[in-house]
Amino acid sequence: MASDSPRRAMITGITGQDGSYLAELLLDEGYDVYGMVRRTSTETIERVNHIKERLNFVAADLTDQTSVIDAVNDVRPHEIYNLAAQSFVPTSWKQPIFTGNVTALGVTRMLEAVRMVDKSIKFYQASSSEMFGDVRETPQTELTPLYPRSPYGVAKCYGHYITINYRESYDMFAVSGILFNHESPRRGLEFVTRKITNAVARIKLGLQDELRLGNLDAKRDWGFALDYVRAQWLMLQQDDPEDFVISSGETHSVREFCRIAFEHVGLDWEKYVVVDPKFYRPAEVKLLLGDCSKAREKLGWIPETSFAALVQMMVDADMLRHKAELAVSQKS
Ligand code: NAP
Ligand code: F7E
Repeated sequence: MASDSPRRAMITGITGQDGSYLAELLLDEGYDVYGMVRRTSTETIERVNHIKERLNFVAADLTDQTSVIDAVNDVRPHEIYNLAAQSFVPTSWKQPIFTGNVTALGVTRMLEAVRMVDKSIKFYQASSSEMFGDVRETPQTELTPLYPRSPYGVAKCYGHYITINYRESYDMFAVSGILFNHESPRRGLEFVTRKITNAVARIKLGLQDELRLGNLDAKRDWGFALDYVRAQWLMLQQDDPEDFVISSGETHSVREFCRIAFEHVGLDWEKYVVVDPKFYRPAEVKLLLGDCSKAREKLGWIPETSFAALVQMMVDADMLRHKAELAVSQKS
């Protein structure tokens, strides 16, 4: 292949929140983008539907080593972004073995494919602030000891360390991005931010009366997913493979998120939010706050979207979507 041909990037988890934003970014940067998709009985490409003609899809599943090796061998990417995971924390208590298989061992399967096919492929692992769990210090940095509080967090710790281990054992360009919570209008409806903004829109439009939530005191360092995928790309453009914390540097409670979201449509959150112990977790991560100084200095990365702007953007998107759906149902 000619040296001036486009660079090829493979994204596992392209149908997810981050995968969809990263695919857009890589297309804009001139890459040929290959998305790994697993077999499902119905299509799951809603988040990338608008760019699907410009993408290449390759069938594989992180639980199946042969399919992963074949996918990497067929595509021969220059860069791999391993975003695929069972990523919902409560499900990880209900399905701990499955979560370990995908979210932990899936990383090794990807790394093995790189090692066997072409060790010069650059590899990004989607690590998580959930690894800090019961935090040992605040704010959390790349050097903060890990203390995960869920099977998901434990699986991510495995993925983090196996990535470092392959880097050190095989001299591979394998990096781990420790990303704090990042949200968007494309966030899954089960995560607390989207659950809130979706409910705010529905309550405002008279489609729902209340919002049942778990721990309102939990504090998270929330940023905008579009800002965060840029950091993922920047990590693979460096000369040396290094791990980075990516965060907003602010922490806010679930309660505060509710207040801003309801206020944005002129409602008082206290009239609608009901605490339901059903949503409490067996072990909670009470507080996360990241220090992304290293990313600022070495990647030149800064978060560009404020917390309030993020909340309002998500509420606005859910309002638009529900209004459009209502208009369609009223016509028919
Ligand atoms: P997401 O929306 O839940 O997307 C997960 C993706 O993984 C989906 O495309 C899903 O495909 C795919 N997947 C799941 N199991 C698979 C399997 N066995 N084989 C192949 N693909 C599989 O997650 P996200 O929010 O975009 O997060 C991206 C990554 O960053 C995840 O690894 C997550 O754990 C990590 N992370 C996320 C955050 C955050 O705040 N968003 C923070 C830190 C780290 P289907 O569409 O077929 O289900
Ligand atoms: O919960 C509390 C809940 O599910 C945030 C994933 O992307 O980020 C995400 O994990 C907080 C928790 O995200 C409800 O107890 C209260 O303290 O939105 P979440 P998460 O668990 O922080 C990390 C960085 C990842 O890597 C993960 O993949 O909100 N909370 N009431 C609730 N949470 C949910 N889901 N639903 C509630 O009703």
